[in-house]
Amino acid sequence: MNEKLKDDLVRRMESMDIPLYGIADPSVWESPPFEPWMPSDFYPRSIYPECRSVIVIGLPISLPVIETTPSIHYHEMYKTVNQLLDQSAYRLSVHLSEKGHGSFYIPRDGYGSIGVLKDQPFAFFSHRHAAYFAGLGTFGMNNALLTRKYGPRVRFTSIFTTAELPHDHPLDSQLCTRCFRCIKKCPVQALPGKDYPEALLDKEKCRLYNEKLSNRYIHPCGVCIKVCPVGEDRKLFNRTDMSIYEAEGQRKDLRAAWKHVQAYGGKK
Ligand code: B12
Repeated sequence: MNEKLKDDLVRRMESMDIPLYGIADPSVWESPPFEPWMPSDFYPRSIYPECRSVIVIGLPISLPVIETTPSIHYHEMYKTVNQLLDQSAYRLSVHLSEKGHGSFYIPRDGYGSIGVLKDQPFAFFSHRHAAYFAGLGTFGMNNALLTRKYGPRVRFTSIFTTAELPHDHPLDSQLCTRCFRCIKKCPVQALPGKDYPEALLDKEKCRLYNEKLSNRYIHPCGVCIKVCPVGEDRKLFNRTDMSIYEAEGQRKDLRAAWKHVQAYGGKK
């Protein structure tokens, strides 16, 4: 195991302001942690037989921005985070390749348009599962991966490398508190109220709603990750009082701010 290369990589990721990272062993996909599981052609070594480590990086979504969803503000932040994820992962893969370890990154999403997902609702590789194996979090009832620092308000991407790096392991405690807020607040009732992998949302309902928002330039939705109480970001932004998301909540100032932002930049 190349400890020195890992130290070099960690320093590099920290200098690139990447707050979440972990390394998964590509062979663990072969021992499903739950059922149903994905077909084997989705495993890292089916995509890149030479792969010895899967590096997963995560960038946060700022809580006060996703609170305005659906809005041009969250839409723009989503695009910024997506670009940074892909660019950071690309740079890390070039860095490793230059050091003699064949590496490449997987795009943070991997679909051409929201319409494509109607007939083919999967991407060729799942970053949530990679992040789970890399010890970054656990699955919640909202179908997302919850992290300690940012709850589910994190987007991920992965780098496949031939470098033999020390591997991380899944967390042993569950982060989801099963508060059901994501289920109650989903605007299209796409979440059935079950634990993952039964948490599997009605993908088509969610996709259709996001398609509508996309036609108004204010996608994605993201309410299920906005209302999750998990994450140290709640303390940082003074948002531990979850009643702020209820109509009768005390914070009229916040509701006015969200309404203001929502009134601009999108199609009515
Ligand atoms: C397609 C997609 C969507 C679609 C479909 C929803 C979905 N969750 O699948 C739409 C557009 C609706 C969508 C919505 C959202 N998304 Co999305 N999405 C993706 C994408 C591109 C692929 C997901 C995928 O194919 N996973 C692969 C399969 C393996 O996962 P799975 O369906 O859970 O599979 C299980 C079972 O289906 C089973 N299985 C049984 N039989 C079969 C058969 C086959 C063929 C397969 C593959 C699996 C399978 O195996 C699995 C495990 O047991 C990923 C990015 C990526 N490439 O990973 C982002 C991603 C999952 N989305 C993300 C986010 C944040 C969202 C939204 C919150 C929107 C937003 N950005 O604000 C919502 C949340 C919806 C929700 N509650 O799940 C993040 C999640 C981050 C996190 N913290 O977990 C990701 C990882 C993007 C990223 N780069 O960070 N998304």
